[in-house]
Amino acid sequence: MILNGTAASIKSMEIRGAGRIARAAVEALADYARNLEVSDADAFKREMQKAAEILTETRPTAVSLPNAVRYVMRALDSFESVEAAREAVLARAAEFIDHSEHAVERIAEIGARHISDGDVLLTHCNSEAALGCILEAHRQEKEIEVYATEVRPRGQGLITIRALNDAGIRTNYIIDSAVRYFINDVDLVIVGADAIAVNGAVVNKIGTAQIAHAADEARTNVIVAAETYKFAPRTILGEKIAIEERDTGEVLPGTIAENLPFVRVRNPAFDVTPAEYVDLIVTEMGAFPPELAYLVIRDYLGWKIEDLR
Ligand code: RI2
Repeated sequence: MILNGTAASIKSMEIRGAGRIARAAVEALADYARNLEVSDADAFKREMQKAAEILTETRPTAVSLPNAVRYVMRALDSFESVEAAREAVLARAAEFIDHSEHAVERIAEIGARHISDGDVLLTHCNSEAALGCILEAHRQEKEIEVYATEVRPRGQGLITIRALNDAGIRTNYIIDSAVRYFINDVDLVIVGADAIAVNGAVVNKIGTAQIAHAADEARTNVIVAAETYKFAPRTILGEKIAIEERDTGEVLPGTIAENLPFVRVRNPAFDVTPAEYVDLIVTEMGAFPPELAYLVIRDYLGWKIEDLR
């Protein structure tokens, strides 16, 4: 069974990126359901709930994870036998993965429309949704150039520049703190998201808020590429999106930190960019301003206020 292995890989970020985490969790749930041997349907549901919890507890911020798990687990709302429950879980898991893969393709198509020939782009971290838009614009033979950040402390920028290089896109690799220095050379910032609140605030890799602030000052547009399952339904009730603080050893080795008793190392993995710094959110259902986030939560995720009580 791959459940514990997948949970550990998501935690250690061997599997990372909000969309990939969601698909990996759903695959692990499906595998668990396929192999689960229990005597009755109630036990099946109980065991599945435990598995779902193990997966959702791995990383707290990317809301794609609980949204995806919830989508699959809704199969267990009503069922008559273990076999029927198993079938329903497997069907929903396959549906989610298919939807997710198509969503990323559709976002690339829609996002590429907002990239013009001759544009200089800036991206932060490694987002398959954001990168998809850039690669699609290049495939359409738009002449583009990209600035990609390093992304301390985990260095996801390296994954991004490899993909850009493989596609033959002219790329500048810069340290995170050089964004303000180069922002006047940039026409468009395009990033992904781990979660989007009902008020249109975007939670993404640490540093995104600073970039959006610099872009706002330079009158440079900011686009966020995100599947609809990255919208956080519970923010309707004012629930905050938890920001993950990762191991401090990612920032400063313990051997150095232990000799600095007055220094506390902090390592938040994400920050919040207010909606006012975001011009457009590109989803698989279309592109719209962040102020319309509630429509996605209501119309596409199907959450109404009464569901949240
Ligand atoms: P896609 C990543 O988080 C980055 O913050 C990225 O912008 C976001 O997920 C969305 O990525 P991490 O797992 O789903 O690197 O678009 O912490 O790939």
